[in-house]
Amino acid sequence: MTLDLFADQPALEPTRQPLGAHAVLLRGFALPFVGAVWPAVQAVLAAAPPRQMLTPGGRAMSARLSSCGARGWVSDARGYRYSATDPATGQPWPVMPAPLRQLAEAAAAEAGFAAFDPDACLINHYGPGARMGLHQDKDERDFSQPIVSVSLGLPAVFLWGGPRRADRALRVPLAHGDVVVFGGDGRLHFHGVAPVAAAEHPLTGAARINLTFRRAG
Ligand code: MD3
Ligand code: FE
Repeated sequence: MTLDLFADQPALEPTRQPLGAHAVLLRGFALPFVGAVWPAVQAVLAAAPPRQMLTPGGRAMSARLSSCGARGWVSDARGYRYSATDPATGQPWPVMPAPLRQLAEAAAAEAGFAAFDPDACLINHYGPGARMGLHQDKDERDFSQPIVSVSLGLPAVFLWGGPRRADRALRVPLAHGDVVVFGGDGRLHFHGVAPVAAAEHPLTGAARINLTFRRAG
C-alpha cells in the first residue's frame, strides 16, 4: 500500500471560486507574493499616507485611502475622480512597485485576462470598525480590463451585490492573501465591505489593507 502523505494537506493550487458570473475568488493567491508585496506597500504608504477622504456630500469615509501608479483616486467637495497627483502634496503618486504589478498581472491571467496593464492601484486602509457602504465604481474608462482586489491583514466580509442597489448582496468572507478578479458586467455591480472587527494581525497589526488594481485612463 502507498502512504498518501498529502491526503490531509490543503490543495497546493489556490482554490478558484466563482462569485456569480462576473467575479472569481482566488483564495490565498497572494500568499507567495506577500514577502515582496508588503514592504513595497509600506514604502508607498510612507510616501503617500492613507487619509480620510470626504464624499461630495461632505461626509468622511471611514476607510483611509492612498494610491500608487500613474493615477490615484481622490474625493472631495468637487466629486470623485482620478488624478495624476496626490492632492496632499501636489506631487505625482508613488510609482506602482514591480511586485504589486506582478501580483496583479498574475492574478488577472489566472482568471483569464491576459496582459492586464493597470495604471492605478488604490490602497484602502481599514482600522477596527471601518467599512465601505454599497457603491458602484464608475470613474474608470476602459471596462474591457478587469479589476483585481487583494486583501491583506485582518479579515472582512465583502458584500457583492448586483446591478441595482436593491439587489441582494452575497456576503463573502475575505482573508489575508485572498484575491478577487472582477470583469465584464460585474464592473458595474454594487459592492461594499462590512465593518472590520477589531483584532491584531501578525503582519498588518489592527488593520485590513485592500489593494485594487485598475485601468483608470
Ligand atoms: C467590483 N474596495 O476601492 S475590493 C473600492 O475591499 C472598493 O476595499 C473594497 O470597493 C475593499 O472601490 C472592495 C473589491 C472591488 C473593488 C472594486 C470594484 C470590487 C469591485 C469595482 C467594480 C466592481
Ligand atoms: Fe468599489
